[in-house]
Amino acid sequence: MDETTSFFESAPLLKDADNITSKLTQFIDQNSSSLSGSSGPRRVVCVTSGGTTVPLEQRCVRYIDNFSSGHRGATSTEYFLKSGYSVIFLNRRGTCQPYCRSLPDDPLLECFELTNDSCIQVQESHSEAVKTAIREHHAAVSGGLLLKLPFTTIFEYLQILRLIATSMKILGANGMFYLAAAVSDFYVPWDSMAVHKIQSASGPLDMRLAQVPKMLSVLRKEWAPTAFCVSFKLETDKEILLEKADKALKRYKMHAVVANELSTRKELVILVTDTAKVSVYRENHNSDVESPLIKLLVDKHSTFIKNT
Ligand code: PAZ
Repeated sequence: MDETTSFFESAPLLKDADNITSKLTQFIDQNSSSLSGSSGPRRVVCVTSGGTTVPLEQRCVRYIDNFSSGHRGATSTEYFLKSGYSVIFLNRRGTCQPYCRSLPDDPLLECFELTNDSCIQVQESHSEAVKTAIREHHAAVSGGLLLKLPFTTIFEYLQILRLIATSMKILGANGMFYLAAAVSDFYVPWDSMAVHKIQSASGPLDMRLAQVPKMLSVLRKEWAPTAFCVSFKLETDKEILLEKADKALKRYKMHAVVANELSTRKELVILVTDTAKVSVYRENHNSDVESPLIKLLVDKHSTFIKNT
């Protein structure tokens, strides 16, 4: 049994799998039969966002996590929607959501206030931001253009990604994957994981983590062989960033890899393809690097569709 099969066979059953599948089927059916303006069938992108956790116990008290805030995925989702795409937003629960970027950290408590007659109203200072967020989010969801699917663990993430990819197969070249989530490289296989909370009485903890199978290869070869695939490469050492991005491009046969460095990721990304490496900067402090990045990717996707 290869390592991908054994990952899925030993993973805990995905709760809600039937419900997710039926939401996906409905979303893809609706979008594959609708047209996007003058440019032919509607394109659908799966944007992954935020980091996966690695549980250390089956009845999980402790887990390994990572830094990802979900800002890249949420912002990119807004720009894809603006460009006429429909978006499946596979996001880590509790991370940044589309259209919520200009709201304070705790919108419920910071944007609203009680009036004298105990009614709730939006504070004047936040009223424009709240109205815009509600209006645009509602338009995208109720228009059938945005489907949000949450995950927490590496097991949920990969199982849902596989469901999305296989449902998107019928879209052919009109489908895109934009894999911005920070996915764990190591995990504890479910069948070798402690069931109950690990006890500290027996001293220091030695733990061996298995390598998460390289799912980008499986996505390209089996799950979504006709879709346009963009993956991300994050490093903290800029000396190795481009070399690693290039390797990922070739090894996983991606159509593009977005390379970024942890400390400058909101200002600069480098789009690596087999013909060029293009530095993409945000225009100024108030703009998003995702705006020019998504523009470039939409153009590349158009060329890909034309040539397919
Ligand atoms: O989620 P965020 O906005 O804080 O960060 C975005 C990012 C750095 C996670 C993303 O751009 C990225 O590089 N994702 C892939 C990470 C990786 O190499 O596993």
